[in-house]
Amino acid sequence: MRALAIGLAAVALLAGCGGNSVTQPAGSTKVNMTEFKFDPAAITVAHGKVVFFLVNAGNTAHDLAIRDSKDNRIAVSELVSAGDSSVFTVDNIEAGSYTIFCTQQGHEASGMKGTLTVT
Ligand SMILES: [Cu+2]
Repeated sequence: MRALAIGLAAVALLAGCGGNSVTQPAGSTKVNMTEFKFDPAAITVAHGKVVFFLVNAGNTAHDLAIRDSKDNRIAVSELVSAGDSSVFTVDNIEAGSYTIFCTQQGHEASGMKGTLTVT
């Protein structure tokens, strides 16, 4: 009994460290972020509510922003630290062609961008 209690305490401690790693929500679109790209870089989703699951598998912080064909930024995720993951929800996105990019200095210019097609 005592050993079990110690074991559970160890598990709780392990779960408490390592940042904001979360599990992927059902129906979300997983996007891996590294230096300096999104994978996949071409994403297609249905219009309406869109949920991205951002996984930073790189060595520096990244985010994911969306701009429309008129260069208006319509949404930006939180900054995701290296090794962390984050759920990014965009409510009510309209059908169209969008660009995804990382807002961190120099990242888009280094190739960290892609396309988002909303059908
Ligand atoms: Cu970036």
